[in-house]
Amino acid sequence: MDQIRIENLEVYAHHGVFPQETQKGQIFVINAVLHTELKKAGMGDDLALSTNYGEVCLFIDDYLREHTFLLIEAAAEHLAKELLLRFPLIECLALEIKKPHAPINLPFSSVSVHIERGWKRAYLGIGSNLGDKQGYIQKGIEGLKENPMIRGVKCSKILTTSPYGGVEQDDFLNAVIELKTLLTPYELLDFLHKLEAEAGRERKIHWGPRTLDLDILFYQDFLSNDPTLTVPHPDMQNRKFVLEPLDELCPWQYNPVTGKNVRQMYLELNRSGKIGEVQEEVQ
Ligand code: A4P
Ligand code: MG
Repeated sequence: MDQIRIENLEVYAHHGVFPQETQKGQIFVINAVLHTELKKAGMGDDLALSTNYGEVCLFIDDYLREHTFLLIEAAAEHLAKELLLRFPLIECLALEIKKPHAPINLPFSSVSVHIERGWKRAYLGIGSNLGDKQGYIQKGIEGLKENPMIRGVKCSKILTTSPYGGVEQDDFLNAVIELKTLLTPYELLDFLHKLEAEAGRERKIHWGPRTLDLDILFYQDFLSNDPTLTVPHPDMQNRKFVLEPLDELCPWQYNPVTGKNVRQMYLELNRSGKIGEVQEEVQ
């Protein structure tokens, strides 16, 4: 992706573990690489279509002068997050904070931290088969939209589906949600559990009835085999109520575990005529 680069921006600020650092302050040197599409601004010769690097520099200067952190790790983490929230065209960034005058009684030119952060695309399965199913799904979607660390929330059509997994229970409403997030996979999972709890979700029967179920199907290219968070979702290839709405939003999405993309898994499951039946679209 295209980049805007800021090199060796000097900021006088007060970060450090030692009292003299927070009292007297020192120079910090910032390098930032902002990943963003530049073609439209380039073709249109229009600053409104780009990110103003002057504003970014002033923002970095203000932020680092107005806040005090013990660690440059913390300064970098918070600054990266605030930059990504404040400048919407930046998809991801690399940020380096150097401390050329760190209190080290040895010859050195600088110490620094370097981090890379950005918006990650994730796909969630959402389902309900208890009470006001549509209401719970809508509230879940609103909860996602209200979180500033989540943006670009898009929902597939909502389907009525027969229960899958052998537990006798009411039909489900199911859909898939696409979003971008600054949350890590585990932070996203915690947030989904919070939304489920707000919907009064009780965990009595495994695979049993629920007011709201939110599962992470894909999170960018993240792969995990941890029982607390298995991604991609390990049973998606057997679930038509997952693959049909996924196919609507991202047929090309590749699942490295099955070695197939969503369209391939969906066609294969349709051919097998097996399980996870979809009945109809909810109007
Ligand atoms: N967990 C691991 N990986 C993930 C992930 N990728 N996303 C852990 C979310 N959670 C994940 O989930 C149990 C544990 O799985 C969590 O603590 C989490 O850390 P849960 O939501 O507490 O329980 P559950 O939903 O009963 O279990 P599970 O295995 O998540 O079931 P599923 O996959 O949600 O399936 N039939 C139809 N038609 N439609 C449905 O939506 N859903 C299920 C439940 C059964 N039959 C269905 C439907
Ligand atoms: Mg679940």
